[in-house]
Amino acid sequence: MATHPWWTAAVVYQIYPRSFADSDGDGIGDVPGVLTKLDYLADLGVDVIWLSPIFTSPQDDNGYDISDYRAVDPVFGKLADLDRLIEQAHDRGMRIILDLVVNHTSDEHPWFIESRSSTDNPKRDWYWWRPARDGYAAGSPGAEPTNWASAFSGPAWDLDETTGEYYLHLFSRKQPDLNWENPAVRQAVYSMMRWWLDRGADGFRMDVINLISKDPSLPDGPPIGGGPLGVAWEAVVCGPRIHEFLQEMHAEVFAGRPAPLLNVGEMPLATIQDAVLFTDPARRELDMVFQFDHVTMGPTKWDARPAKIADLKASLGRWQEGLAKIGWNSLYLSNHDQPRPVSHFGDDGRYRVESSTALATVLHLHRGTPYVYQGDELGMTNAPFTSIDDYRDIETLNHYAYDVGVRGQQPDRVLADLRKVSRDNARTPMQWDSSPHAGFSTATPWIPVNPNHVEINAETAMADTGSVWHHYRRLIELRHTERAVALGDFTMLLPDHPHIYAFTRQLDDVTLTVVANLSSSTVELDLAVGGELLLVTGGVGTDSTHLKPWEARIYRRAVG
Ligand code: TEU
Repeated sequence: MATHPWWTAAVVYQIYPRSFADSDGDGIGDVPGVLTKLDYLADLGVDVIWLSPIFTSPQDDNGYDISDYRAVDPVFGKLADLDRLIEQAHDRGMRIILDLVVNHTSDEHPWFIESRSSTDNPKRDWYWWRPARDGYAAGSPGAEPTNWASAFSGPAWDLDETTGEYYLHLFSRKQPDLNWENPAVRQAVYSMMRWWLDRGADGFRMDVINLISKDPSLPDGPPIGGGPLGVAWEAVVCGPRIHEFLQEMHAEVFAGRPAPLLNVGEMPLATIQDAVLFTDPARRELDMVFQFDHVTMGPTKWDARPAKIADLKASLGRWQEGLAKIGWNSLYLSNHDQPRPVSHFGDDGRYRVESSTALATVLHLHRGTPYVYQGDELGMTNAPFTSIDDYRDIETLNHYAYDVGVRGQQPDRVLADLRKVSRDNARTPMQWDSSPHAGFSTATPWIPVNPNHVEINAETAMADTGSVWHHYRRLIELRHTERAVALGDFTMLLPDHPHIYAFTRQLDDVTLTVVANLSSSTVELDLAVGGELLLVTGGVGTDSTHLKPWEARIYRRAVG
């Protein structure tokens, strides 16, 4: 029997430490806080913990702006705390992957401080520096070397007064992009990665890793809305050397490592064809990628259309087919950048529990490695914020300032958009119990707690066998016990049905059939189903002709 990598049967749990558990009463989650919840995660059954960045950082982008890759930021604890977390996770049979943010550093990283100090500094070429565009005086409108827009509003270039040149930042101005064309940059990153693996880390989630190779000619992009700024993505997504860089990284960092690792690359705008190349084991690049097709909400995230199940089904179905023979899918509906799944794809009102469990059933029964984002196992919902003062995320705050301050949009209209798509929807404190700060902290948290924590919290959920939490636990257990969940071939059924998401997973003589009504109305089920009913949500699973609102069923049939 062919051996398959361990992570084909694994489930990953993402922790956003700032919002997970606060141990020292400063209102901010930390690594010792995570340590107190390892048994909670072991009870849930997860195999891997992905820890969002805990490294030294000015926190401009909540830690995705790193100023020391080999130190833990004091707000999150000490290096010894992380060592202990890795050790105690391993003691429970769990693995820890760290968040590798190497497309850019913080502008407070010593590398950038040196690089910006003079045009002839040895580290000048560690970042992207360019003079003003020909014919323009530095600092004048349009003088930026390209017309690229930053992902966090405004131009992607900032003028540095010291040397009169511009530096590139695809994200905030405090996140200058590293120049991966420079082999010294690559070697410094590889050395840091080896250092973390030597300390016991089990791999990495690689932040926007498909942006590290850029078109070196730095061409302008298509203008956005007729304005002065243009789209950078065509020049920076999956650039000409991306596969070379990832194969070099694999050879220099991962090859020959005794312990099995997990490496997942976050890849905005990556296509199925890209993902086949990135995750083909023979190419020794990555194990899987986070693609964005199914969570892309419209032309821009701010023109969010209501999520349609038909779109979700079509997108996930394309990726199942595209990676069926070579490569591997990650499976996710949310993370620290996305709205809560039950609010975005489900019904976070009357059918909150039913829709949370139905969506989880569909996702976890796909072929790929599922990722659970903290709080989704409780059916946590988007934040009901009504003031911009409740928001913390730089992307959100910059967007609000631009839409209201520059475009003149009505604040209430922009706030309505934020309640749908802001990244802070996923960053409200983890809801552990019904106490004033949800058991997250003894102090007022850095971001307001969702008031519905009184009803939606881990303590209540774990005591209720019909809760979202117990359903996630059963789904994770099923992946560990039923080989067809991890390895079965995927076949979509009823592809055109607007509400029913149905498919089979076939491995040897076992066929699993999943049928789910992803709507808040009862629908007719025009599909012959049968066999052992393994799991059911939102209904009793006995009506052979109809599915109740958000009723999902998993059937198992073994021939022979
Ligand atoms: O996100 C990359 C990315 O594509 C995001 O800009 C995402 O598309 C957007 O936030 C959706 O609204 C990664 C990290 O996950 C994110 O938290 C960081 O802000 C970003 O990179 C820069 O490091």
